[in-house]
Order: sequence, then structure tokens, then C-alpha cells
Amino acid sequence: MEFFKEFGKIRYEGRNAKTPFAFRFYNPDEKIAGKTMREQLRFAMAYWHTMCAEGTDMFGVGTIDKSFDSANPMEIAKNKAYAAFELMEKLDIDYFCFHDRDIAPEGRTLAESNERLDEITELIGALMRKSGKKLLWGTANCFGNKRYMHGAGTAPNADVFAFAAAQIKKTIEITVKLGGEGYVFWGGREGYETLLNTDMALEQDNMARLMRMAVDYARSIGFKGDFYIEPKPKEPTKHQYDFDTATVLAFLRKYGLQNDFKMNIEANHATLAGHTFQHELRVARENGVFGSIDANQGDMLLGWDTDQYPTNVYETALCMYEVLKAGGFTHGGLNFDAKTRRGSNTPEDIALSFIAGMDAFALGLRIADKMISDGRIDDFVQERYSSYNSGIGKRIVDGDISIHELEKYALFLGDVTTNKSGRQEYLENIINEIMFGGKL
Ligand code: XLS
Ligand code: NI
Ligand code: NI
Repeated sequence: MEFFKEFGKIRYEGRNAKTPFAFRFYNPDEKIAGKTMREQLRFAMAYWHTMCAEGTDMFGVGTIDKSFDSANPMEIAKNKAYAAFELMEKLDIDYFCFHDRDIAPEGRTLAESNERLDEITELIGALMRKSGKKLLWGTANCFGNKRYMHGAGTAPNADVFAFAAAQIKKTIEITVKLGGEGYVFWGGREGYETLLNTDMALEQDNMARLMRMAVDYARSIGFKGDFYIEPKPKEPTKHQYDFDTATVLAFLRKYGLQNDFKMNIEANHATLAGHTFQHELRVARENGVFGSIDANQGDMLLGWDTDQYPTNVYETALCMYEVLKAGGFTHGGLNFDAKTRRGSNTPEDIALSFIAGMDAFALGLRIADKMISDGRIDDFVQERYSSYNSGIGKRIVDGDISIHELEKYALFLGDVTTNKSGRQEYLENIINEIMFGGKL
């Protein structure tokens, strides 16, 4: 049975393609920076947005039909699985990501929910073997059900903590069963609304306990992939503990978890934290915890997680610059944690949105590769810090000078009256030249 009859297989047709149902810049088998674009970009489909999100918002019902020709919840779940693999095939996407509750509806009891997961993962496993599609990462939805109203790992109620632990255990099992390359913690309600009712210290200690148990269990059943924490400062809770990469790093180091986790950086979460996407990627890279990416974009004028498909090429270029500088993805990839706008409610919109996102990242990769091979930006940065390569600077970097000697040196200088220009505008213009110089 075909679910997306409105479009066929999307192929690379180059910039002069005649149809909107074609890639103009994503040429999966073309090599860029030593690997094929497919290998560099490792695109993934987010099951929740693509297969489940119906366009509901606080003011209105869904506008997008995701019932997949059935009214029975388990049958819908199975049809969604078939439809998901059809879509990945048509869009040439190699990976997918899910929450446990995206792939199978929650049952009346935990045992029933787990049985449903067993049943559906049999089907998904078979579809994976047939198609060669792979699971980038799995995660447990520990925020949607009302039992998690005060959090899951950080809940004040120990029964809720136990329930979350059991749910995460099961999700790790199905992730391992399906050969998942990663496991994500996103702390949707792991935060607080008011400190007046909150024991912050206990909540964070408990979260760390849960993560430690999850890692130890996963390793004991043979999970070889990466664990990720996905930082986000707010929404749904007012303040989330995993605020941004720097905050998560401090948490991991406090609890001795720094060797077990990397970051899953989401563009829209970075901007909500008051950072650029590139900033979050840079902090992760410089601290050895760059892992995976939730590819989307927010709206500059809105203060929430709009999860739009990424189309801003300036942003994708700076993102891919960081990815290439990190040596590329290992277990991670670019997961489109993005949904079509509520007004873009046809099946065609799903294809067109993925095409827009994939082409934007293909352009980003091409530009990032040129930024690096062009060399002017990297050379500029190197030159900017060259005073640390010799003399007093080298002694500072080598830890080979005392504050007394520095004082003596500064007294001898008397003052510092020359500083080189940072040349920001010149550097920004280089990127524009790389992006548009040869084409317009
Ligand atoms: C929500 C998060 C979520 C995670 C997975 O804002 O981005 O979708 O990626 O739980
Ligand atoms: Ni996300
Ligand atoms: Ni998000």
C-alpha cells in the first residue's frame, strides 16, 4: 500500500531542475571534504513531527491528517511504520529517530505499553532489514503523560521516578534491539516553575542517579552507541536544568558523567538560550562533547520552539563549518526535529519541507568546505593569536611564567598602545563572497 501517492522518489536534478520535487543541491553520492554528502550529512527523520504531529496549537485543533487510513490505534501505529519507511525511501533519508510513544500508543498499564512496543519494533525491525534504513537514536517520552506533570527524573514523587526509570529501561532495550546508534535525554519537564516549591539540589542529584543507572544498564546489554543530552533552556517548564551546553557540561562534571555523554544540539534551543546555533556547536566541539544535531530553526520574533524546517543557509553553513572542524559525525547526524507549519497541511508539504531542509544543509556543507579550503578565515584567526606563538605569549601558554615576571614585563612596556583590528565586516564579507561570488 502506498501512503504518499502525491510524489515519487526525489532525486538530485541540479540547480536547473524543472520540478519542485527534486534536490537542487543535495547530491547524495557527490564527495565533499573527503566523504559523500550522504556520509557527511547523515540526515534523519524525526518520527514525532513527521508521522505524528497534526498541527495542533493552543488555539486550535489539528489541520494535518496523520491517521493513515485507520481508526484503531495499533493499526495506525503499524501504518505509520509502513508510511515512515516509504517516506524515507522516497526522500533518500537513511536514518530516523523516535520517542517510545511515537511508534506505539501508550497502553493502560506499563506492561501493556511494553507489549505494544515489542510488537511494533518487530515490524520496524523487519522494515529496517528490508530497506537498509537505520535508527540514529531513540528516546523516552517522559513529559507527555500527566504523571510527569512535575517532571520525571526530577519529580518530587518517587513513584514517578520509578516509572520514568522503567520507561527509559524499556526504550533503551528497543533502541538496542533496533541497532540504534544513540540514545537521547531531553528533559522536557526536568526543571521547575517556581523555586518556592522546589528542592533543586535533590532534583538534580536524582537526575544524575537516573542517568548513571541508564548508562550502566545500556552498556550491560551491549549498547555501543553514544548517549546525548539535548540542552534546552525553557518550554515546557519555565526553567529547564539542561539550559545550554555549558550548563550541561557543569552538571556532567559535577556528577562524574562527563565521559558518558555528548550533546545533541538543536538550533532552535540554542537561540532560546540566547546563543547562536554556532556558539552551542563550538562549546560542544571545544569540550570534546560534540555528538549530534537536531536540525531546525526558530523565528527571530517568537520566543518559543517553533521547530521550523531549516532554510537559512548562513546558519547551515556555520553549522557545517563546526561539524567539519569537529572531524564530522561519528554516531550522530542531522535529525530534522522540524514540522511543517500548521498552514502547510498537505502530504506534498512534507516532501517540500524535507527538500528545503536537505538542500539548505547541502548548501551549508558546500559553503563550509569552501570556507575551510579558502583558508582566509582560519588564517586570520591564527594570525590574530600569533603573539602566543613566541616570546612572552609562548611562555604564558606553556605555563612557564609567574605573575611577578608579567608585572615586570608590563612595567617595562609602560602601556599597550597598539591592537590589531578584528576585521569583523571583512570576514563576514568573505562568507558572502564564498556564498554568492561566483553565481550571481
Ligand atoms: C523538544 C525537543 C524534543 C527532543 C526529543 O523541544 O527538541 O523533540 O528532540 O525529545
Ligand atoms: Ni529536539
Ligand atoms: Ni525542540
